[in-house]
Parts: sequence; structure tokens; C-alpha cells
Amino acid sequence: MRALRYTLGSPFARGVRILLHELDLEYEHQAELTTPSVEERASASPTLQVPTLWDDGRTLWESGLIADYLLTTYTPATEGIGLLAPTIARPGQEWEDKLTLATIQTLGTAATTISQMKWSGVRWQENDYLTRGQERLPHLLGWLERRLPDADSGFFGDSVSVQDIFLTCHLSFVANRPLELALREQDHPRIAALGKRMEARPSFIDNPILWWDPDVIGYGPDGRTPLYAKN
Ligand SMILES: N[C@@H](CCC(=O)N[C@@H](CS)C(=O)NCC(=O)O)C(=O)O
Repeated sequence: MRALRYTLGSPFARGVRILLHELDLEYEHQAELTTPSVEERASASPTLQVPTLWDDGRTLWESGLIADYLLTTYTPATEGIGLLAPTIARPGQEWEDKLTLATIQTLGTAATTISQMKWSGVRWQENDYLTRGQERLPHLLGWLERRLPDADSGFFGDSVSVQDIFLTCHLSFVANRPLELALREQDHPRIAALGKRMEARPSFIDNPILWWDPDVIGYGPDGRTPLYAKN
């Protein structure tokens, strides 16, 4: 049995869903539309967070670890263009690649914390810790921009890496929430080009980032047009 528990909006879970698609793996979609009770969340993971993956008798959480597990356990396609890289880190460059992924996940945590706090009633401008999180973003993006060889490459060159997937998911998350965060694409042209290429892949299109704000009550028949309550 293979299953993934996720919320539609989570960029961490979106990265795992995209990876499952890239690996052509079927799974039971346990999509949560509302935040469940602590007990329900705890039955899936002590972190009380999504995503959680069940596969072959294992229960795994933490999206980067799930990605590592999937690439270690399953083999991506070996023919075609824009192939998925078969490992989370390239042989001989393990620490550089793992550092890139850890840094990308820190960016995701900064963005999702700002988002979750906003819906709890605290805008980042009103809180020193969240303001520091906002200040973290250009530093992270500048560092990541310098890790990309050029505007036509991902972090692993021609192949598609987990790093490419998660960075794109986190930045699309920021772009699709009214978070008042300026990503300044013009300052990061390699990252911007990477994001456009990635969002055009079938795996990204099938697992789209959905616009969300607190007035959204659901999505239309296409699964992605936000619906608002009629006044
Ligand atoms: N480090 C975790 C972060 C996961 C995470 O932050 N998930 C969010 C959704 S984007 C969540 O479940 N938030 C609920 C909460 O923190 O209570 C991972 O990589 O999986």
C-alpha cells in the first residue's frame, strides 16, 4: 500500500506529489481540506505536519527525507530529455547538494511560517521574528542563484533534481498567497527561468499550485479556479 497525506496548499507536500508523479508511482491521495484535530494529525506523524508517506510498511515524514527515500527505492526513467536525477545528491558532490536542499527547505519554512502566522492574525511587518524571516529570503535567493550554473540549467545541470522541484514549489507558494513578500525575480534570473521550466512540466501541471486567501471556500470544476462565497 502506498498513500500520501497532504494539504492542497503545502509546498512541501507538492514537492513530494510531483516527485511521485515523476517516478510514475500510483498512490492513495489523502488530501486534507480542513485542518484536522491534533489526534488525527498525530496518528500520521509526531510532527503534526504534512506530508506523511506510507509505503511498503513504512511511515515517513519530512519532505526531504521522503524524497531521499523515494529516489533510493525507485528508479527514474533513463531515456528522454529533462530526466529526473536518480539521487538526491550527485556522487562526489554529496555535501554541496545536500546543503543546497537544506537551504531550499529553510526558505520553504520561512515562507510557510509567514503564511501560517498571517492567517493567525500576525502580519510579518508586525513581528520581529517574522520580519527576520522576510529578510532571510533575499539572502537565501541570492545564494541559491549563485549555485545555478546558468539560466538554462537546474542545480544538477541538465537533469531535474529534487532541489529544482522544491525550490520551484516554495517560490510558487509565495507567489500564490497574498503574503506581501516581494521575490524580485529580476534579481534572480536563473531561478526565475528554472521556475518557468519546471512549472511547464506535466508533473507540475498535474499538481498545480492553487491560489489561496482566507476568503477562498473551494475550487471550481477544473480543480484550480478559486471559489468565493457570494455576498
Ligand atoms: N519540515 C517539514 C515541513 C512541513 C510543513 O511545514 N508542513 C506544513 C504545511 S506547509 C504543516 O503541516 N503545517 C501545519 C503545522 O505546522 O501545524 C517537511 O519538510 O515536511
